[in-house]
Amino acid sequence: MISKLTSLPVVPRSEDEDLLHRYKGVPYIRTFPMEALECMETFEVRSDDLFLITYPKAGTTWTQEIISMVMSGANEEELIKTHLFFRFPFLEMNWASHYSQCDQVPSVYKFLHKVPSPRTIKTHLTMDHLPHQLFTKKPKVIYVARNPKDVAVSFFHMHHHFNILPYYSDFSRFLSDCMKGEEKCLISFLQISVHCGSWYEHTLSWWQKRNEPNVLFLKYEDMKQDLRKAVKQIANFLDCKMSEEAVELTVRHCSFESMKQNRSANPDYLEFFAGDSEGEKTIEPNASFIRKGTVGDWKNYFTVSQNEAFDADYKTKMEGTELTFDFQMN
Ligand code: PPS
Repeated sequence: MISKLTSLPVVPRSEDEDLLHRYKGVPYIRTFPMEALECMETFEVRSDDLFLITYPKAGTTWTQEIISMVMSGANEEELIKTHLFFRFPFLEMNWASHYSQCDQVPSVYKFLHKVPSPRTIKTHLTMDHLPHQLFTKKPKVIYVARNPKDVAVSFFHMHHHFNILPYYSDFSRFLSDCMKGEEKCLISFLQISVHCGSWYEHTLSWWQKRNEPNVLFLKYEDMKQDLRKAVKQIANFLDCKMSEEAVELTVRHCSFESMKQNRSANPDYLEFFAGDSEGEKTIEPNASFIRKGTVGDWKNYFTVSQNEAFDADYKTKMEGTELTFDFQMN
C-alpha cells in the first residue's frame, strides 16, 4: 500500500505508441498476459464461485464492494484489512507480479487455487474468452451494464490518465476511434472484437441470458437510482440473509463519497494502479479511479452531432432487444 497516486509523476506517452499485444488476433493490454488468456480454456471453475462480469467502466468496483459487504454480513472491520483487488481477484490481470508468491505465469492457477470457496472473481472478458467451464458448471454470475455514453466518457478518462492504456488527449478523437472500432482504443461500438469486444456484443450477450437462474443482470443507472434495492437484490440472489441494519450499513459504505475515501476499496491506493518500478503505469496528477460516479456526464463531452450519430447507431443496434438505459437522472 502506498500514498495516494495523485502525488506521483506523469509519464508522458505518445499517441502512436503500441501498448497492446494480440491474442488470436484480438488486441489486449499487456497486463492481460497471453498465458492467462490461454488458461481460460482449462481454468477450473467451482460451482460455488461468483463471477462478476462487466464491460469496463460499468461500475465493476462499486459492485465488487457491494458484493463483499453482502457476503461478509456487512463486516466492515474485516473488509478493510485487505484491498478489494485481492479480496475479489481480477481473472485476466497479470497475476504474476500483483498477487503475492505468484512468480510466474500461469500463476492465475496458483493464486486462485489457494483461494477458499466461495470465490468471488471479476472479469471483463467477452463470452468467447471466458473460462469454458463457466458454461458447464454454471456458477452464479452478476452482470452489470451501464449506458454506453457514460461508459465512453469514463473509459476516456482511464485512457487519458492510466499509462498502460493507449493515450488520447481529447475526447473527440477517442469517441471517433470507438465508433470506428479502432483497435488501439480498446472500447468499441462496432460489432467487432477489440479488447473486451464491442459494448453491444458484450452487453447483449448477457442480456440474452438474463433469465437464466444463475444470472443476475443489473444496471448502473438503477443502482444509482436506488442502491438499497440493488443491495437487497444482490443479497437475495446470493442467498445471504441481511438485517435492515446491515443493508443500511452497506448502502452507506458503498456510497460514492465513502468508497472514494476508502483505502481498501478505491484502486487509487493500490501500488499496481499507481505505478511500478519501471514507472510505466503512473497516472496523471489529480486523476482518480472513482472519478465522478454520475449518470449523464456524457452531456459534458458529446457534441450535438456526435450525439446524433451515436443515437442513430445505437437505435439500429439495440432494436428489438428490449434493453433500455437511462441516459440521465431526473
Ligand atoms: S473498471 O476499470 O472497468 O473496473 O471500472 P469500473 O469500476 O467498472 O467503473 C468505474 C466507474 O464507476 C464509478 N464508481 C461509482 N459510481 C457510483 N458509486 C460508487 N460508489 C462508485 N464507485 C465507482 C467510477 O467513478 C467510474 O465512473 P466515472 O463515470 O468515471 O466516475
